[in-house]
Amino acid sequence: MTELVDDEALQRSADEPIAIPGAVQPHGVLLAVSEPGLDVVVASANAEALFGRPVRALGELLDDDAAARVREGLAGDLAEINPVRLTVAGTEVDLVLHRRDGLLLTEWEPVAGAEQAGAAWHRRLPSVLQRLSAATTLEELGATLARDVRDVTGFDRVMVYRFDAAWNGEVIAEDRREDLEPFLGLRYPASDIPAQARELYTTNWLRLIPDAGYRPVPLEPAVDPRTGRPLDLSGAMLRSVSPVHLEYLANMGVVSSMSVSLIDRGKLWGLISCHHYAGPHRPSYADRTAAEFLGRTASLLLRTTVAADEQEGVVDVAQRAAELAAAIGRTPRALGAALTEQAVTLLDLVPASGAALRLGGRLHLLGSTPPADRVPGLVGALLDADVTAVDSVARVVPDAADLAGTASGVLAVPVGGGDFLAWFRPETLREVTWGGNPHAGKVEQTDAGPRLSPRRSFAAWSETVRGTSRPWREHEVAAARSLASHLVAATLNRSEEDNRLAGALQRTLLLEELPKVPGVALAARYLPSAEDVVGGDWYDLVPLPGGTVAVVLGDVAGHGLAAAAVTAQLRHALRAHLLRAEGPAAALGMLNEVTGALLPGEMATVVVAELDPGNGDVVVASAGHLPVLHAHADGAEFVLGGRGPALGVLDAPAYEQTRLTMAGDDRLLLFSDGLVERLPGGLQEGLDALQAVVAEGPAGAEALLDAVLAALAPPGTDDVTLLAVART
Ligand code: BLA
Repeated sequence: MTELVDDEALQRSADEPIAIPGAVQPHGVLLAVSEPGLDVVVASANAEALFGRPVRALGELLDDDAAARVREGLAGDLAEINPVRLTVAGTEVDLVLHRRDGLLLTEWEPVAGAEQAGAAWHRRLPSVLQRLSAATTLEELGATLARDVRDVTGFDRVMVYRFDAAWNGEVIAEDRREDLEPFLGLRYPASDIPAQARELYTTNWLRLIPDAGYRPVPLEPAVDPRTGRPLDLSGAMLRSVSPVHLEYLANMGVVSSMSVSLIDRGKLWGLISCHHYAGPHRPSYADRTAAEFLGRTASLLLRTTVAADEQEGVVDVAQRAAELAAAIGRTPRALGAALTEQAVTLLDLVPASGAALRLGGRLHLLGSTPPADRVPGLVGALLDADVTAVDSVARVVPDAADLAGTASGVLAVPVGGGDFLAWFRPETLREVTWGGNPHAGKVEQTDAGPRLSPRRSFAAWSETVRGTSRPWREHEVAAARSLASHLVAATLNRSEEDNRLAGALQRTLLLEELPKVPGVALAARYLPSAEDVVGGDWYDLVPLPGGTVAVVLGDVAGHGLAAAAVTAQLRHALRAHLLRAEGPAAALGMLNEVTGALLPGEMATVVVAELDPGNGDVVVASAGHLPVLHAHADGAEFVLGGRGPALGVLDAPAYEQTRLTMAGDDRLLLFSDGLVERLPGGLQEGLDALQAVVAEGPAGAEALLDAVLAALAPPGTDDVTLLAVART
């Protein structure tokens, strides 16, 4: 016996025609007969030994009474007369009948030597069925099934074995002799039960190998003389089994094996697998039939039980999804904490061993995940490939093959701006090992020889599942998507909320009642952006100690709450500097220093016009702002002197200032770029248009602003601020 079946042998065996082995097992006799004469066409070589003579027709074996019972049975449903209890040649036998390929296959199994659970067990059947159908979980159903099948068949070990999508299997329930090591939780590769065997087991519910060490009994003749083909034994209880499988059983130390199919809606779902180690074991036909009956009953219950189990998973996930959504709702300003620091975290949403959240570019990791520097790349690659859920990530992102131990499976959903939610599952192999080492024990029932033990099967199974995690279920993916959309909505809400706050802040800045300064008329217009984002425009009027007044108009880069906050700070700082400084240029120099020190990275422009209402002298200084427009009797011109760099750009620029004089009806116009920037011809066209309107415009400050706004009709994509100053 070789230690491991090599690939070639494996392939040969996979192709092996298990339905036509040309032999039977020795615990009974097979006679294939023609109808209606019941003449023997093919017989197993042990027929003469059981019946004491060669048999050419069934009539030679049956007395009148038996012949009548058989003939009556043949006229109806064969399944209903099986088995026919007879005594032939002094031996009590169970006769089992079925038809195949135009022949009646008769199998004769001596009653002596079979184990009998007895009538007592069969009387308990109603309560057994009651127990089975009362099971609400798969675990319960499996446990009940294993116990009752063991009870009626007397095997040393009875397992419920479940196939996964790739036909690998797992022992999900077990009842065994106490001294045996548990196989519960063990996994086996698909090759342990090849496709052709699974196919056969889908139509044929039960097979029994009372003694795996048996010598096959050949059929004579080897082929059906009428067809020239070997007899199809798919439905025969005595069918000789594949030698590879017998070797497998020997390696496992199993002397006797029986299995009953579990079939869900026409598909092989699993097997009830029974082992006997103490010696050969042959439950009676009636007891086998009872076990098959339990298997069929459990098969019918599978659908609802599995569905209930899955439903439970679905409900759990839904429940946690609701809790997380509520956490998001409670703390919209701390979404990261809401999902990672509460009693229920992101990691609890779906069964996973790790989770990641990137929000506002910040990465949070929970549980067992790939290293932080690998997570964004991995998730990004999946999202780029439009993959939400994958159970073998290396197939999509080959670079991630080394992450199998934490992230063979990834479920990832984007939440906007490059942010994401992600869950990780390790390869199944790793998961099993974590759950306790399943292959720690060895099968010790036989003493010598290498074995294809569970340990070795586990190794084979490991190869097939390497780099693969438990698959993500549909409702899990849906829950992840739904949580992501909650998060996106909360983020949007938050920016709307920010915007409202910013608006309020800006309104207080702009609408705060400006001081009345004798001799100065000030008109102001502020048009917020039509796009409902708060801009960074601000203006101010600051009476200064010498009787002059500073008119200020500024614009902070950016929008929203942050820009509004910067605006407020600059406005107050500039007030202070104007009061202390020698003229507007010096004040701007100080303001620039403050900007660099307190608001690094911020950029702002501002223009100051300091007017002496008494004589009309004006000093203008600008930090990167658009020029002031001076309207006088001969037209309007931009004040081009006194301009320096925007605030926050250079370290210590020298700001300059320029002087002009406002004659009696002159006006000064200060404005933000929103007024002129968006005309089709760009800034220059805007400035030209403005100059033209103001040159021709009405005398009064208020009327002038109305005329300007009407003529330029700024598009409203940015906020617009306009100030007109006149002397009174
Ligand atoms: C059949 N293999 C089977 C059967 C089982 C298993 C239950 C049905 C026959 C029976 O009832 O004994 C496997 N038995 C298991 C497993 C457990 C168990 C996994 O108790 C776990 C606890 N088998 C191999 C290899 C091959 C192979 C490598 O391990 C070859 C490709 C073949 N298994 C194989 C074949 C059959 C089989 C050919 C069909 C046997 C038959 O019905 O003729």
